[in-house]
Amino acid sequence: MAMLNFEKRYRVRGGTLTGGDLFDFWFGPFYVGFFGVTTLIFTLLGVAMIVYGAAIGPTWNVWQINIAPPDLKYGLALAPLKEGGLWQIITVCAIGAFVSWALRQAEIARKLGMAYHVPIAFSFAIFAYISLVVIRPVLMGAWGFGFPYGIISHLDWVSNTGYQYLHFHYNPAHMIAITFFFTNALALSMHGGLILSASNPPKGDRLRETEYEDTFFRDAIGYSVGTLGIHRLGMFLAVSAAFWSAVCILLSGPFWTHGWPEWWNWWLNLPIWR
Ligand code: UQ2
Repeated sequence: MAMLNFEKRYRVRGGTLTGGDLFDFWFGPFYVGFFGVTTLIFTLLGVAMIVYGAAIGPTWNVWQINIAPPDLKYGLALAPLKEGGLWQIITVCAIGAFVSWALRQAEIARKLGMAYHVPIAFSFAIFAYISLVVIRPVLMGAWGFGFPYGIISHLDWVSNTGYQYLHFHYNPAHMIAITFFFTNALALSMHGGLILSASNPPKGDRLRETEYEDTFFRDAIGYSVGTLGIHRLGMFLAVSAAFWSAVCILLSGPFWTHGWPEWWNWWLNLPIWR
């Protein structure tokens, strides 16, 4: 693949977090770096374990392949390979790969003299995943509380876990997370629509400048958050969605074991009603 004409200018030495110059090079268009190597190793190992788990399982149907966490009886111990041990190795590999990816993003940001917004944003997604497969299982005393790795099986886990608390939509942190997900979709559709409408004119027509983008929303709703503001808003909404998702599942089990509808009794129990 040909190198884009501007790439050479940005292929600068340094900015690595570790390893010095050792892995400070590119493979085709990809920056490698120490964390590129670790990402690759964790990913290959993890995928190999998934394929092995599928091979010793009952089906090759991609929808039904399932790699389950250990039985609750194993607590927080290491389990035999075919009884959840594979799940434990895959979890380590996944976290290793995700964290390596974030650190690689940080190295690339340093190289380019950029701030760390991308790896920081990504770290919230990693936090949400780690909440499900490490923090909550540890707080509840067994790896068996993690979710199973499989397309249908993880959906079943979500459904079962939700019904275990009677009605998960009454979880206040879940409500906040959903509100952020929906608002994020609203904001990105507004932003994507606005940018395309202004910067992708029909043949022969001219591009509209950012003043037009501002003016559109000032005409429509009397307010424009601004071209930088929409991206600050976007990062806040996206990161908040991931954060409150993590909070809502960490509350369920470790800190609240009843049905979530019951949690709202605090309102009925306020002394002002007496
Ligand atoms: C905007 C602006 C952009 C945008 C968008 C807006 C010129 C190119 C989408 C409009 C966004 C507003 C008014 C905020 C809406 C608030 C929520 C919570 C959805 O003004 O500046 O830059 O893309």
